[in-house]
Amino acid sequence: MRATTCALIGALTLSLAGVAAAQGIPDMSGMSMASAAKHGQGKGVIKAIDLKAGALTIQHGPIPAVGWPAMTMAFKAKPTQLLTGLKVGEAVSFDTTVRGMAADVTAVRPQ
Ligand SMILES: [Cu+2]
Repeated sequence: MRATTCALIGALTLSLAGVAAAQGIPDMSGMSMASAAKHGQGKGVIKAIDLKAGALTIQHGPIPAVGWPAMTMAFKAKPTQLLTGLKVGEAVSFDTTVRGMAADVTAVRPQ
């Protein structure tokens, strides 16, 4: 029981400290990171295309605009017609919209 109370107070103290720290930051836009959409452009190689899911996997380089290092990941194609004519192994540049952990590709250009 005592340990639970201590943990609770600890969590409360941490969250209060977080609020105090946030109040010192003039630009509050960082607080809505989970819901705000970010836009960026990347370059990479198509690793997989899933026409049924309307998704593609791209091994891409760093995308500073959305705070990403290089990685291989899946994107939803918006619209799914973007996938038409693309091939696995193809080098592309692309536009992406990121919301939290979900990422859409909104344009794809063969390199
Ligand atoms: Cu990525």
